[in-house]
Amino acid sequence: MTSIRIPPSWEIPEGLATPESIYLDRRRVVKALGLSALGLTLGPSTGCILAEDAINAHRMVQPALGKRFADKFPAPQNQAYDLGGRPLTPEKVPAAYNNFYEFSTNKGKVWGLAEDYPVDPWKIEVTGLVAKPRTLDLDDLFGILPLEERLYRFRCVERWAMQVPWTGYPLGKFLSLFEPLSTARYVRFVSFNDPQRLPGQKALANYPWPYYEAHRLDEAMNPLAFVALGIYGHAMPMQHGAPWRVVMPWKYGYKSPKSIVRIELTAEQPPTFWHDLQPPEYGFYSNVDPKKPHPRWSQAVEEDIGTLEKRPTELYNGYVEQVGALYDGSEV
Ligand SMILES: Nc1nc2c(c(=O)[nH]1)N[C@H]1C(S)=C(S)[C@@H](COP(=O)(O)O)O[C@H]1N2
Ligand SMILES: [Mo]
Repeated sequence: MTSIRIPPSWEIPEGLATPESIYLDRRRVVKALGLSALGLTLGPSTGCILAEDAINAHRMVQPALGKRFADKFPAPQNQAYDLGGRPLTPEKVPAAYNNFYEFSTNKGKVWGLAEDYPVDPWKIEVTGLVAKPRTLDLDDLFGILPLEERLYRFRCVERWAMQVPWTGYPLGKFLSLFEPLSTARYVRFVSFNDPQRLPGQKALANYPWPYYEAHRLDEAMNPLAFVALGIYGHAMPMQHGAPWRVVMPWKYGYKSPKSIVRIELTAEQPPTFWHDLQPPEYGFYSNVDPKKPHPRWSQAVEEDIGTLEKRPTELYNGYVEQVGALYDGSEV
């Protein structure tokens, strides 16, 4: 990979972005959404008006908490994490391309449906096999550990990939504060449940809501496992899982649950949402692995939603050095 990179027009600072560059951005997004060769879901219609795009580009990246906790951002970047030569994805691309079934199965519509969802007040209950169970409010969640920024790769099972700056703290450091008992072997996360206000929960009424995910405790304690309360140097816009979401960059995206309200330490392996819906397609581990095809498609190649380039998928999404020792290769 060449080390010389000419910054494309979308890398100019937000305040300097011209309507034209925003428009071109949108065309890129639309093109990214048209990944029909990969069998992906379609996104927003292409018939958008220029002025509306400029407004939307601004609205799309609004923190769900508004100015609350704005003083916590931007947080210092942890230089130990780099993107292995891949470019950072421009903010507006992932902001308009989300998997968040509580709102919609249409990736391009999530941000608009999510932008007014209230997240203040918010509470997370930490319970199960811990010595110090506790319920945390927003002040606790933002103040319990120092925030840092990390540049991470992210890979969805559908074969799209991005590189984003998350702000938060290591999941393991957070869990340690509640003193897991020696009998705890797994950690289970439960997302919010609000069928009255979440159009996707209402529409997919036969899905086993709320969304639930889980990890082996040693995976969650790995320094790469992260909690994100912010993205691109500010608090999280709703479509990315405000106010508090998990980020496991070596696993397919659905293992990174959003908008968590409950965390439970358990002895037994907990069931997971996508596994319960389609057992043969979504295993408990779901580590990124080019050699383990999804039953309906190969995982050998991925597509970057920022550059629209295709590249070979890397084992554990390129994080072998950090997480390889957790596995013997038999995990599915
Ligand atoms: N609660 C919840 N969390 C979720 C999902 C979801 O539908 N609901 N989708 C998952 C999937 S499939 C992906 S790829 C990522 C997408 O995160 P992003 O929209 O911030 O890129 O969120 C994951 N977390
Ligand atoms: Mo995903």
